[in-house]
Amino acid sequence: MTGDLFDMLESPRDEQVGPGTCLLHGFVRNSAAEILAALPALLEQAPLRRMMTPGGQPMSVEMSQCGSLGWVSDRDGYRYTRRDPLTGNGWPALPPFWRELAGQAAAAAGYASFVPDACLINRYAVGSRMGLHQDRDERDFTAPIVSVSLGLTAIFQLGGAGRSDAVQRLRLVHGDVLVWGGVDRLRFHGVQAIAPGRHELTGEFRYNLTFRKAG
Ligand code: MD6
Ligand code: FE
Repeated sequence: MTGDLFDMLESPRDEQVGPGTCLLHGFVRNSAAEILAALPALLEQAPLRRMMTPGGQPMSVEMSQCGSLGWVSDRDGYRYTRRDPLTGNGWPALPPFWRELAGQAAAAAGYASFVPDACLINRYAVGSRMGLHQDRDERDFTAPIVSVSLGLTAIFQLGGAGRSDAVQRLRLVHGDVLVWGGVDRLRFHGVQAIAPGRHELTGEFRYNLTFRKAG
């Protein structure tokens, strides 16, 4: 599991990157294979797809969801739904083991009793990116967001409260967990185009899981 002596020697310490934001280096590195092993069954029920932005452009990243609520984007805007618009079925259940890890990461970052009801699954191919945005479709901004990075490395842009504020760049590698909330909860952020590479567990992809309390 996490936080053993080997981990401590291998990885830098937890890094407070903002007043409400903590980068837990390698927090799920030793659980990564197990996390990834749960993916195929989830993606069979709710396939990855490129959603449309409200402006009508396909997003660069392929997405799916699990949990009682799933985030969708289409011509009508952004929102959480109980059903997958692609299949008409409810979203697959959040694996209990994923939920526990998310709660442990939140606690390690100082957010006690985090119980997510939604998990966005993002898959980035080489060259995929995510533009600067705020996460503001959740009902309750007092809960943090727990973001797990797997596979290829990303350069994460952490901006400020305004879209044109300066951005800080964070390198997110396989097994890193970024937890943010509190006064940082509405900061703009994005992901730069993924650089070419290959990871032994994910091939030419990066996966990002973001756990939220949406409802
Ligand atoms: C990503 N993450 O890392 C995209 N949002 O692929 C996000 O958009 C994000 O990592 C809110 C909180 C943490 C995140
Ligand atoms: Fe986001």
